[in-house]
Amino acid sequence: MILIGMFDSPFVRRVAVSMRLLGLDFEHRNWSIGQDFDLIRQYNPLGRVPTLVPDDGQALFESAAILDWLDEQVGPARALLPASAAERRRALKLIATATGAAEKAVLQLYEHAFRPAERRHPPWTDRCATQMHAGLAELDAACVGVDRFLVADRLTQADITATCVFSFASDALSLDPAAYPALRAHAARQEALTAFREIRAPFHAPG
Ligand SMILES: N[C@@H](CCC(=O)N[C@@H](CS)C(=O)NCC(=O)O)C(=O)O
Repeated sequence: MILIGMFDSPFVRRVAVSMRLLGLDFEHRNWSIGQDFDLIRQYNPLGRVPTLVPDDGQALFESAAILDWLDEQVGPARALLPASAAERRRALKLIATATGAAEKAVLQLYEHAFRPAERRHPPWTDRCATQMHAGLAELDAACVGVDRFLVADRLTQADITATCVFSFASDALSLDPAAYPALRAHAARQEALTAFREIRAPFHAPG
């Protein structure tokens, strides 16, 4: 299998960390959405990452769709998204909060990467920042009192995605180090795990 995209993307990283945790090997194509746009488009018409190319060549994109397929490959007992109704619903809500915050972080970065300074519109980036911070605050509240995992008594996709998103936002947008203490502590526990330590890259501004 081939995984396309750089590990400084929270969407790519959550897929790569999940694959590592599930013991699924992949070849990594460290392609940039800016410089390698045409290469990526050979596998994904949208030119976006992550893109996963399984051995049958049928490329998958959208990290949620990729993660769903990976869970299906390993079966319900090892799947990273809980199967049971209450746990699944809570995990999905936390994941949506985290990926929503990541999207709003990415939009702020793209305003600088892809738009000339004279065409930028601060009210738009301010709105994105407000939305990103609201998502991070919600995750922080969910982490208060959590001494190991967010959902169930094992590592789930909620922990993986919250960690990848928080670390990305911290690196790329220089968050206040005192902000979101419970989320920060929760992410630090995951970042100490081998899969997270091995799959991490410093942020590079796209373009
Ligand atoms: N909803 C998508 C978001 C992925 C995403 O935003 N990827 C960014 C890199 S972090 C990308 O491909 N950007 C290039 C573009 O959107 O043109 C997912 O979950 O896979």
